[in-house]
Amino acid sequence: QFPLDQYHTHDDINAWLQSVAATYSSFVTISSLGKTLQGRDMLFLKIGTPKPNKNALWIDAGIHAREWVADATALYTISQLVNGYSTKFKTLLDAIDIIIAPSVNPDGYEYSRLSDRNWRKTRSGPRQGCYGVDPNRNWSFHWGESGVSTSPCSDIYDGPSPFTEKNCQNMKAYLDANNNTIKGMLTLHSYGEDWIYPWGYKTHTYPPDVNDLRALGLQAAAAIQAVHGTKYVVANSADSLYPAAGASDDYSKSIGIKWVYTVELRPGDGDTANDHQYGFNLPAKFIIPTAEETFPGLMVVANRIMTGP
Ligand code: 0X9
Ligand code: ZN
Repeated sequence: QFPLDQYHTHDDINAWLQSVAATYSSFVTISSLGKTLQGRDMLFLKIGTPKPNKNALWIDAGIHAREWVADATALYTISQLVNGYSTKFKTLLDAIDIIIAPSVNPDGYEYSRLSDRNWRKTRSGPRQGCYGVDPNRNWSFHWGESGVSTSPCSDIYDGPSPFTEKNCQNMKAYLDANNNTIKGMLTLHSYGEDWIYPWGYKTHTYPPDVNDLRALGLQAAAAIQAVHGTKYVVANSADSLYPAAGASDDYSKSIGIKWVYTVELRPGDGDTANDHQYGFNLPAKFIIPTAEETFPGLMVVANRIMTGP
């Protein structure tokens, strides 16, 4: 019994991932990216027909602790894929693997659940009396160049040096080891309803294949809009949001992963939708609508990977 329309504890999420892997063991494997600073296991599922040398899509969620709807959307995505494996996703999952790490900052997530709903960072420290590093500022690519604070008490503290955070180290190790097969990297955040592409560290600065990234992003946004009418902005992250260096998306692009996007889920921030007032604190009744519109957007990228380079 694991209701997808509710937010869950870290332990319940991990127990559910184990049960999914056990139930669907012919095409789902469970592994750990590693342990966090506080000893929590960063589990992920690889969903796909077992075959050598398959290309893969990576999806992570929850690198920011308070963005709960991201973790919940990743869990819904797992459920959709395993339930549709032998029917609508057979061709896709015979061709590629989908790797889903649904909660990649569990120390922060539990702190957000139990102590401070608005917590964003990890829980390392204390440094100058404060805890946590922004795990989306702690990656090495152009680390510290923009959109960060060097104060340990800031929400956007980039850490004393790159990759000080155990959860970032664990993700990096897996991405580095598999950057030959991982062709897409989607990192789920909230909020804003944005589908954004690199580079994020500097304005007016783009990877050479920016036109590809933009075109596929527009397809993803169209797929999202078709479900409940939610309109995503498709744009370069530095130009449309703000420059911020040391994020996981830029790092992933820098190691050669082709289809890299940060996805900012509901709510929006500039429209009149009835959920926009909630910010990070999105009530659980919005989980399913958010996840069911996001899912086809994610599948646009999965299908593109299946089609090939
Ligand atoms: O600031 C962030 O880390 C992301 N927005 S959030 O509100 N979820 O914190 C956006 C990151 C975009 N990517 C880069 N700037 N590289
Ligand atoms: Zn975020």
